[in-house]
Amino acid sequence: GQEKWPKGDEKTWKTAMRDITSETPDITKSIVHHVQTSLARAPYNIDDFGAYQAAALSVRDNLIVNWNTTQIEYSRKSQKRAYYLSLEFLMGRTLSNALLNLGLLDQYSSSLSSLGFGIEDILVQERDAALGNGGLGRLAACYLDSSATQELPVWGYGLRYKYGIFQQLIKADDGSQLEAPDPWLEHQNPWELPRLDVTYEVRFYGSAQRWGEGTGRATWSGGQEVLAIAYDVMIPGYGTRSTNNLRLWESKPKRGFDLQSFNAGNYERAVESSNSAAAITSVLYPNDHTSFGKELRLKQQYFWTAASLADMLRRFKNLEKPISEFAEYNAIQLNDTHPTLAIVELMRILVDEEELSWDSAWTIVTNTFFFTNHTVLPEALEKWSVPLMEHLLPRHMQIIFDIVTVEKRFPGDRDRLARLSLIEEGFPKQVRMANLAVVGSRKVNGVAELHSNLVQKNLFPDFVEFYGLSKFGNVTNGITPRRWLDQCNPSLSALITDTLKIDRNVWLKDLYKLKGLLAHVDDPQFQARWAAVKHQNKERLALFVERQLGIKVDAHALFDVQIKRLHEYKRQTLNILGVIHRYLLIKSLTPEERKKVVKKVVFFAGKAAPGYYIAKLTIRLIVNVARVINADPDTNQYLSLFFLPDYSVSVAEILIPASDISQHISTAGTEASGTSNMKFCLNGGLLVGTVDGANIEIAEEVGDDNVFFFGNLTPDVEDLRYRHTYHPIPVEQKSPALAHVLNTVSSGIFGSDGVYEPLLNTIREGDFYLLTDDFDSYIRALEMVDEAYADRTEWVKKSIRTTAKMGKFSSDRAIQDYAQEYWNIESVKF
Ligand code: Z16
Repeated sequence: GQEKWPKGDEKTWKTAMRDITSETPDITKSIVHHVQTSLARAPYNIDDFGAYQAAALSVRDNLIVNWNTTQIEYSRKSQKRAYYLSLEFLMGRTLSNALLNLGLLDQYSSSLSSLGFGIEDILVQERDAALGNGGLGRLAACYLDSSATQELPVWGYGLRYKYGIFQQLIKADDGSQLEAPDPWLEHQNPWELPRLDVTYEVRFYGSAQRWGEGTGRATWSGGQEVLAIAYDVMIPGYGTRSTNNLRLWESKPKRGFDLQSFNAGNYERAVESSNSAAAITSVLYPNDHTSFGKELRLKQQYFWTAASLADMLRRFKNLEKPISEFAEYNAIQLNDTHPTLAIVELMRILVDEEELSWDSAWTIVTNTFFFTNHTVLPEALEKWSVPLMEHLLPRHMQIIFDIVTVEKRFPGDRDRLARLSLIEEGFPKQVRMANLAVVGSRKVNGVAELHSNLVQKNLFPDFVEFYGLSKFGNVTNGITPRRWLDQCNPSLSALITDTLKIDRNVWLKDLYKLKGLLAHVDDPQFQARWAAVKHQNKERLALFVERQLGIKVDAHALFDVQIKRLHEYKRQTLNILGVIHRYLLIKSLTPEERKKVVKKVVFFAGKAAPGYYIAKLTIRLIVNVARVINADPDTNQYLSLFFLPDYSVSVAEILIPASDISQHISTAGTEASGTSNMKFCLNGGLLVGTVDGANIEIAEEVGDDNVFFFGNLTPDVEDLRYRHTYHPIPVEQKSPALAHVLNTVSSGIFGSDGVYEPLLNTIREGDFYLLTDDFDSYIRALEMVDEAYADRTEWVKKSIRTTAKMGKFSSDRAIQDYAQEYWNIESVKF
């Protein structure tokens, strides 16, 4: 490749600076300028990280100008805006994305190179912004990209956690997961603008006094006030100057310390209050599908929704429109139930502070909010204890009780009324946030067709009956093709541009254009180029693995990838048991027979919630199976296995373009949508999957001959589970193959002392996620993969056809759906 100067080479820099003339590109000057001023460093003392910082600060200057222009334009036009409230934004790296969106990648690349740095080395210096757990947080990030690209006036609102998702370490001795903090703000963050002047006071605790007989009004006073400070993250659109805003709140004590306690000589107490305020935005909760009911999490939710609403109200008041028109100028999308308190907070503001009547306030509220549900798993549905709510947010609890009276209009039987209720009876009573979100929103949507049907039929059937079907809809998720094709797979992007003979700018903004590739499916030359790109990406992954784990990987083997949060419903266990099955099978063959086996490399990556015992045990099993299999000279040229530690957006960007097959094998009806399935297919990888979530719609688009489906269907799951409980059949009888695998694990070849028994017992007893029911058909699907992969030309055609038909899954389409069918907002062009 390209010649590289030694890092921080004095001569290179001095030459570069001595040579600064009117001919020197502005970008080079700007980078040098930031080294000398912002970083206060001598140019010959700069390493890759310093060069990254200087380049980032220089790009930031461009973003700020565009950001300001856009925001001024939004104010000038006074159009309706939409706000995306999400506790998670899983942004990943920004520099490469900003350079792509600004169209400055080549220029920065050559400027950096003239200063002695390679762009590839510089881009990887950046730490991921990982303020999210998984799909839900990454979806929010894709939606911001698409909103800016389509010049839609959309802001995100979230929290500026000091610590993002934990860093995952794999213990060398037993292969188990360890968690370390992620202090991502250790170095100055060039992508945010601290807005120390944009602050709001947020109250907690205290008491609520009703007044104004029959108006529903009250005054909330006392308690503790915490300061919210705004940090703005600039979100550039692709191929437009439009640059949107993601506003993240940081908590701070209102006073550094409590002066009264300080004067009374109680220093401890004085500092205590300041600690508890700062703690609110300290850490992202690392649980993806469980609601923990921790007071600090409720504090996060209220702190964030209160600050965000106050900010929206202030902006709305600048328009000088009557408050009754609030919903004509503002749409608020609730990303899951996490921001549901916003519904109650807006009621509080309108009734108590704006002194509107209850009914007018409720009309505004129920025209403003939209609610997206992301899961039907019961353990994920948020509930907050009434005593905790009364203690922390006494006025909001009153309002919720007042909203409850609305239900009384429903003339159903008592049982149905109870199910509809916002308050769950019990000790203690609990507020059902999902029900509150449905009642307070204009529309409710799921994230894929199947999921949205389940939301209507299983989650909220009584609300469907009460409000009618028109309140319920579907918006199938999407992904941004900028990050998930052009950035992570530049060779494929270039090949596509070259083949379609249309500008990259065009197809990256209208992904349906990919179907133009179909005209070339049968062209052997194109097929060869397509295959070469995939191979090159597999080599890139192989190099990454070798650097990470010190093991060589055969890039000619079939690459099979499952990367996602560890969860029983996602069934990584099914995958690893399948790997063991394959290992035992190859082991039983003669050396001659083995030569016919399709060579395969299996990759896993993903984090387990720190308190999720079974998920952590699954990681441990995968790591230890890998150690045995990779060390077995009989089999290791045919099958190898890797668990890549510390999965992140940036690691996904390397894995996804390199996959031949990826696995999306949740128990039918449990994965709301999935979004990595879309990313793999967009990059020409094929799916092995269950008939679940967005897999179904992907198959509808790409053709079901290009997807390897297996397993039981959603309508049969309930009955199968019933039978597991009341008419259990031993595994030996149901699937002898699976029984053999389970016994092999029990026998201790991957670790003795029965460490894996609790995991194996989830399958032997109860088997809630139906591994025993799906195992044989799963193995058959993998055999079909082997057969298909043997005919490489046919395989490449499947790969091309898949990419070609992924247009629907651009997040641009998803955001258009929201903008038109839900928010009713229009682009702001300038
Ligand atoms: C999450 O990532 C999702 C759901 C949820 O309740 C909580 C978290 Cl942190 C995921 C869904 O599991 C996935 O199917 C979906 O594609 C994604 O949200 C985005 O909608």
